[in-house]
Amino acid sequence: MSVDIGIIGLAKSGKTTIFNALTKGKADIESLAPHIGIAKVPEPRLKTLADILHPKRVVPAETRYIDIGASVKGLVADKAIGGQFLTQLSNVDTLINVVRAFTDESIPHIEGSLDVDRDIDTTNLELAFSDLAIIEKRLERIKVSLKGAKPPERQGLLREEELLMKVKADLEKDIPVRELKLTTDEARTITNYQFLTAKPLLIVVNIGEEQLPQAASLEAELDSHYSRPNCRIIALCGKLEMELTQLDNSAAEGFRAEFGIRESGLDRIIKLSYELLGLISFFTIASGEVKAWSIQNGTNALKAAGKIHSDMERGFIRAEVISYDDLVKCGNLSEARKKGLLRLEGKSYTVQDGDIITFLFNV
Ligand SMILES: Nc1nc2c(ncn2[C@@H]2O[C@H](COP(=O)(O)OP(=O)(O)OP(=O)(O)O)[C@@H](O)[C@H]2O)c(=O)[nH]1
Ligand SMILES: [Mg+2]
Repeated sequence: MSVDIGIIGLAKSGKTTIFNALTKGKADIESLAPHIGIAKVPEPRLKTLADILHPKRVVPAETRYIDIGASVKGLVADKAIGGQFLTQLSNVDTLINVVRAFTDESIPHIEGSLDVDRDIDTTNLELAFSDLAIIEKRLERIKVSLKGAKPPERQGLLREEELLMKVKADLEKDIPVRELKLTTDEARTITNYQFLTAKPLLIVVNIGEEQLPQAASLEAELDSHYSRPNCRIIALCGKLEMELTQLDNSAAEGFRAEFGIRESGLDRIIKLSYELLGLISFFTIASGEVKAWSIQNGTNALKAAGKIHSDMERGFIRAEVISYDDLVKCGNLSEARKKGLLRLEGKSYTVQDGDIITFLFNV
C-alpha cells in the first residue's frame, strides 16, 4: 500500500507538468483521463545502508500521484465536486493544489488574470463546497432515520447530527476540517466521510523561470500567509523541474546551482507531503534486499509487520530492531550484535524513524 497524493488546481495551472516531473512520466498534457504514476520516495539513508550491507537490491518506498486531469472548477456541478472525480479524490491521503504564478501570454488564465491569492481561495472554496454537499446529504438521511429510531440508535444519530452541524458551521466560516480540534471519537466519525478539507494540503505555487531568483523570498511571504495546521506552501518552477528530470543527476544539480535552487522541488514536495501526513521510514533487510517502508508515526511493530505482509502480522512473534544510527556507528550487523545493540521487541513496540527491523513470524 503506497501513499496516494491527489493533484488538483485550476485549469492550466501546471498540474500535469508537475505530475510528470514527480513521476518522471510523459503523460500527455492534453489528455483528460486521470493520470496515475509512481514516484520513489527520496531516502538518503538507503544509500548509506547499501554501503554497509552490500545488498543485491535497494528498494525505496513509493508514492502514488493522481492527476485527475481536469480543473477543480471544471469539476464543479451544483457547486460541488461530483461523481467519479470525487471518488478519486476522496480516496487519496493528501492533496497538492497547483496554483499558477507563471506568466505566458500564449496560455490564457481561465480567470483572465494572474492572482495567486484568489486562486488559492477558489480551490479552497470548491473543496469546502464538496464537503458541505456531503454534510447536507447525510443530515437529510439522519433526519429520516431519526423518525423510526430506537433509543440507543437515536442517541448515536443525534450525536452525529450535532457533530456535522458543528463542522458545517466551521466550513461556512472558511475553516477547513483539517484545522478543527476534534476528540478521538469525533475524528473517527469524521474519517468515514473522507472530507476533502480534512486532507492535509500542500499548496504548490508554480512560478516561471524568470521568477526563480525571487523564489525564496516569495515562498517566505506565502508561508507567512498560508502555513496553517496541516497545510504548507512552497514555490517552484514546474516546467524547469520537469525538464531537469530528463537530465542525469549531476547535470540536474549543475542547473539547479546555476538557478540558485538548493534542493530539487520534487524532493521537497515529497518530503513535505510526508511531514504533513506524519509519516516515518523504517527499513528491512531480507533476501539480499534493503527496503524502505513508510508508516504513520506512532505505529506499533505488529501493524508495521502487517504493512509488509498480512502473514507477518498474523504470525508475529518478535521484531529484531536496531536504530539506523547504531548500525552506522557499528559499521555492520555482526558488530552491532556483539555490542548488544540489536534489541528484541514485542508487538506493542512503537517503531521509530530509521529503525532497521527483522520480523520473526510463524504461519
Ligand atoms: N512558462 C511556463 N509554462 C508552464 C509552466 N508550467 C506549466 N506551463 C505550461 O502551461 C500549460 C499548462 O500546463 P499543464 O501542466 O498542462 O497544466 P494543467 O493544470 O495540467 O492543465 P489542465 O489539465 O488542462 O487543467 C502547458 O503548456 C505547460 O507547458 C511554467 O512554470 N512556466
Ligand atoms: Mg492536466
